[in-house]
Amino acid sequence: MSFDNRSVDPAAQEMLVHARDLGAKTVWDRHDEMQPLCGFGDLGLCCDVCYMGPCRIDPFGERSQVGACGADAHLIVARNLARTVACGAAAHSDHGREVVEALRNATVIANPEKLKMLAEEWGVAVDHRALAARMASQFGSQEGPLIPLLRAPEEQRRRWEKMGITPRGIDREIVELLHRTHHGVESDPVALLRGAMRAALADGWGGSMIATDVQDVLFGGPQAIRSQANLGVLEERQVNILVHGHEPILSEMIVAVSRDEDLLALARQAGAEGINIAGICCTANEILMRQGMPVAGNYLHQELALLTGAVDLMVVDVQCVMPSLPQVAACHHTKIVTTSSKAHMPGAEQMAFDAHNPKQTARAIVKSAIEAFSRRDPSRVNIPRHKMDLVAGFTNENLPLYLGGRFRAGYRPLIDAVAAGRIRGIVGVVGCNTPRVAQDSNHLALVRCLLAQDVLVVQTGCSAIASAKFGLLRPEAALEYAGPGLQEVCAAVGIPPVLHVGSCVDNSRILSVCVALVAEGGMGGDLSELPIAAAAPEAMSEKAITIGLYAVASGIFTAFTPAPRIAGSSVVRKYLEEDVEKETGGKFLFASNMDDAAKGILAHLDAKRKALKLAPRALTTYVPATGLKSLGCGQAQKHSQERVPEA
Ligand code: MSK
Repeated sequence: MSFDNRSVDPAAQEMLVHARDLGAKTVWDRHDEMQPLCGFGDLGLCCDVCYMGPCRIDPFGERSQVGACGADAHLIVARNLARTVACGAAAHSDHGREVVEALRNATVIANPEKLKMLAEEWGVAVDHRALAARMASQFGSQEGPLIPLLRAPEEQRRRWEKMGITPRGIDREIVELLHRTHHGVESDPVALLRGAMRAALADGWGGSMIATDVQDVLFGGPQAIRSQANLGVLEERQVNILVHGHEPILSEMIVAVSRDEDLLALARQAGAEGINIAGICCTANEILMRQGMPVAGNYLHQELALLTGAVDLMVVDVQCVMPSLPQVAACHHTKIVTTSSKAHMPGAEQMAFDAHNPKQTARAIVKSAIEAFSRRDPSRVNIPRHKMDLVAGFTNENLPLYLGGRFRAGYRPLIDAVAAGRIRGIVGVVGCNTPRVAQDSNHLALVRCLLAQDVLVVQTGCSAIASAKFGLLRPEAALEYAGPGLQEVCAAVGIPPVLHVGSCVDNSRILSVCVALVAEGGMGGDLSELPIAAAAPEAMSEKAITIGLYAVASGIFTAFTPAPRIAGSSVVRKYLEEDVEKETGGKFLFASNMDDAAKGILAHLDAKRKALKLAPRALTTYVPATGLKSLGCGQAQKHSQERVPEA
C-alpha cells in the first residue's frame, strides 16, 4: 500500500509504512475513521452556543432555517468563526504574555541593542523590567490604541479608526469578542466579523508582535544561518531530544545545557556519542532561527518522529501538540514530557517549568533523556535518511543588510527590483499541515509556482518547514525554481528565493517588512497598495484563521485553503471575499486548489502593479496570470493533492 496520498514527503511515506508494520495509528488513520466528517459542522451551521440546542440549519432549506433562539445561518456561521478567531488570538497573545513575564525575570539579555531600540519606542528607561512592565500593560489596557499599532502606516490606522476596530487592549478585544458571541448578544453577522477583526489585529499587531520583539531581546536577533531539515536529522548514535510546541523559553535553555560538559560525559557513559537537539513545529523554528538547530519536521511529522524509535525524549509546551503522543511513543522507549502548567497530557510525565530556574528544569530533562537512551533498542531504530540543507534566520531587521550590503543597507534595492519588474511581488506563505491535504503538497505547489513567476516568497511556521524539506530554502533553489528576474536578484544578493522568517508569532515580522516597504516610499501609502499577498495553503489551527483575518484587516489579499467553516453563509462569505476590501483594503480568496490560489494571487499582484504604474514587464519574461497553465504553473494543481480518505 502506498501512502503518497497522505504526504508528498518521502520520509513521511517511509514512516507511514513503518507505522503500519508496527500497528501504530497516526493522525491520518484517525482522520479516516472520522469519515464522513459532520456536514453541518463543516459548513459552520451547527450552533452549540446555548443549551437549548445544539441546533443545526438545514443547508438544503427543507427543515428549519433558524435555531431555537431565531439565529439564522449567517449569524451562526459568523458566531462560530468569531469564537475560532478569539481562541487563535488568545493562544498567540498568551504566548506573548509568557515571554514578557520571562523578560521581567531575566538575568541575562542577549540583545541589548534591540532592548535599547524598543525602550525608546515604548517610552521607558533602557531597562528590561521597565519594558516588560509597559508591554504587560497592553494586555489589560482598556483605552488603547495598542502601542505597537503605531508602527502601522497612518492610512491603515485611519481605516481601522473609521471602522471602529482599533484594538484597545489585547485581553479586552478577546473577551469582548467572546461576550458578543454569547447567546443573545450580537445578532448582526457582519458587525461580529468586524469585532473578530479587532481581536485578530490585537493578536497580529499586539500579542504576536510583542512576542517576537521580546524573544529577540531575550535570545538574540536571528541572523542568516545554515542547518538541515527532515527526519534524517535524528542521530542513530546520539541521545535525541525533540522539542515541540511554541514558546522558546525552555527550548533555548535545553540547547544551552546540552553543551554542558558533565551532561555530555553522562551521555557518553550511557553509550551515546553526543546529545542531539532537534525541533518540531514552531519551537523548531525558534531554535533554528537563533541557534541553527536542525528541524525534524512540521506538524504532521510529530507522531512519525516518535515511530523512528530513535527519539529518547520529546518535550512539549503549548499549541499544536497532539494528545496522541504518549500512545504513539509507547511503541518504543520514548518519554513524553510536558512542561507547561496550561498543558497536561495523560500518559506523559509532567516536569513543571520553573521560570525562576529554567536551567534546573532543562538539565533534569536532558538527564531524563540520557536515562531513556540507555533503554533504547538499537535493533528497532528506523531513521529515514532524508534530510535537506537550508538557510534560515531572515528578519525585517537584518534583510536590509542582506539586500543592500553594509554600505547600501535598506529596502531600496528590493523596491527597485519590484519597480523594475524583476520581482513581480512578495508573498508570505504561512501556516500548518492538515490531513485533509497530502502533507506539504499545497505548500510546495504554490511556492514553486510563485517562484517560477518571479515572486519572492517569505515563509513562517510549518509552511517554511515544508519548503525546507524540499530544498527551497537553499540559495541554489533560485537557479532551479525561480523565474529569470527573481533568479537575477537572488544571485546578486546571495539570498534564497524563499526567506524563512520564523515561527507563527513571527508573522509579525512579515507585517514589519510591509511597513518598511511603505515607509521607504514609492510603493503606496498603506499595505493594501503594495504588490504583496499572503497564503495559508494547508491551514489547520485556529491561530491560522486569526492570522488570515489580521492579514486581511491589515489590507493584505490572503488566499486561504481549506476555507474556514463558512460555506453555510453567503453573507459571511461575501463579506470576507468581497465587501471587506472596501473597508480594510484586503480580502480573502478561499481557493479550493492551488491553481486557483496562484492565479488569484498573481492577478492581484498585477493589479497592484498596474495601479502603482510599475514597469509592466520583467526584464526578461513577464507572464500574465492567465498564462499559468501553458507555462507549467498549472503544475500547481498536479502537485497539490486533496486527500481522499481511505475506506
Ligand atoms: S506550529 S499553528 S501547525 S504553522 Fe506554529 Fe505549525 Fe500551524 Fe501549529
